[in-house]
Amino acid sequence: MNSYEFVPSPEVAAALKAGKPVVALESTIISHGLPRPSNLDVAREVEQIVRDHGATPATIAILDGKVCIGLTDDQLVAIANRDDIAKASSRDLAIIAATGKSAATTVAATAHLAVLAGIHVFATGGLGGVHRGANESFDESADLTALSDLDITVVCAGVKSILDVGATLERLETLAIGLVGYKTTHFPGFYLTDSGYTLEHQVNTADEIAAIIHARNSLKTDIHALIVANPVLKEMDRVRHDAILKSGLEGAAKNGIVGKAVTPFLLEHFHTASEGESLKVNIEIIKSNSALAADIAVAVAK
Ligand code: PSU
Ligand code: MN
Repeated sequence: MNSYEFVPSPEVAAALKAGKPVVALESTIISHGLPRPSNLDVAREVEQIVRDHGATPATIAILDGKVCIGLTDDQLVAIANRDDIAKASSRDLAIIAATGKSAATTVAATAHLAVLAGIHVFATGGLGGVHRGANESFDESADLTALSDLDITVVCAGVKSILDVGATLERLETLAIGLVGYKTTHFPGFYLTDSGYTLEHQVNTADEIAAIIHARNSLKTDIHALIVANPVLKEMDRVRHDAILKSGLEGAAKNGIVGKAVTPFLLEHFHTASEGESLKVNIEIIKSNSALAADIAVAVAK
């Protein structure tokens, strides 16, 4: 017998059954990426943005062992406010589910469950990637390898500027993960509009992205993910950004922060040290990516 349940919310189940556009949303950003209480406001707002753009939001998480594809408002509150919400990557999913625990899902874990549920468009903030100093620490997000194995289109604002962007781009290439810039050929750096790296491909509309998704299907390159890099319009002050990044990396090293704690530590450091500037940018990013993801899901379903 299954020791866990896999449950789409009524809203998501109905949309999937009717072949209507659905957008997956991750929950780690809510539980571990944004501070309370704005995390709950953002989670609700982002779901509404997806609906306003004609798609159904499916925020994904595990609550008390139940694998939730789409959350009720009570469940969103739980993910935002409960203190017992772990951070689950793909490898943790079965462990959390079978032991009846609760976890927010990373990009890797969210994408995995989304595809399992039949959802192929996903909005997040910034992808995980290769961390600076990874040649010694081996710290590379499981987001990369997970996306190499999944038929999903992920809208993000590039990779977090806390990472080694060049190394991450090389890994994306090796892993055959598709990459296009939305209205740009500059690869964005999450808080920054331009990471300094150039993209090979630019797309300008959701319809163009939908055409690429259909072509991926026919050419069978949809076994790997497609990343749509959507740059934030108003970036963080760069001098401030670089100074905060430096102090954050030093702080992480000094405090012995390792493993999946690194990213939440650095994000929180950013939000505190920038007195909310990075938080504002972060929220803008998630909203804009969710709107674009919904437009893509709608265009694909046409
Ligand atoms: N983007 C954000 N905030 C976040 C994350 C991404 O704007 O909190 C999360 C995502 O869930 C991503 C994870 O999958 O950080 C990467 O963590 P790690 O580097 O430990 O793999
Ligand atoms: Mn890591």
